[in-house]
Amino acid sequence: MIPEIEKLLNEQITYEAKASAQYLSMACWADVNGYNGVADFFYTQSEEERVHMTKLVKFINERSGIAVIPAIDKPRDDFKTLMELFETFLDSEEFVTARINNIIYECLQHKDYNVHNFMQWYVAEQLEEEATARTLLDKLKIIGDDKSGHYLFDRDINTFQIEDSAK
Ligand code: OFO
Repeated sequence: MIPEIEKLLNEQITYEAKASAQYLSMACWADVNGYNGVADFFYTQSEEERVHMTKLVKFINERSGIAVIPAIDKPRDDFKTLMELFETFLDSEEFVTARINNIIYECLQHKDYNVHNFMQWYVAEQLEEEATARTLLDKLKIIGDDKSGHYLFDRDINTFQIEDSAK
């Protein structure tokens, strides 16, 4: 495996692990604040990020690289509102998208079409997750401080169908 690309993929393992830890922390916050639907949503997101991380780990090791499992800093847990939770969600997804785009760029610079091909799955995944994060944040902006709106948001969050324009 091209060393520069291996380094970037290992960095991506860290970002996926961080996202997994962050979403688990957000699930905990929602759980203890009475938002059980939101908690379920983030428990699931956290598990998905772990899958993304493991997929990278296996890919690197199968391609004669060495996957490095990182230490992760304590994720943010000082949320005050649902809005802050979903702003953090969107920020996190936008950050990960930027890192993935950078890997795609470097793959092309190094003519590493294998990794480029592998990373297309992540490109599609990010499109979907960013769309989800944006849609949910937009709904919260409409709801504002309305408590019954928050109640309905929490009740319905796991039933929203987010259109994926990439499919
Ligand atoms: Fe790993 O899918 Fe978003 O961040």
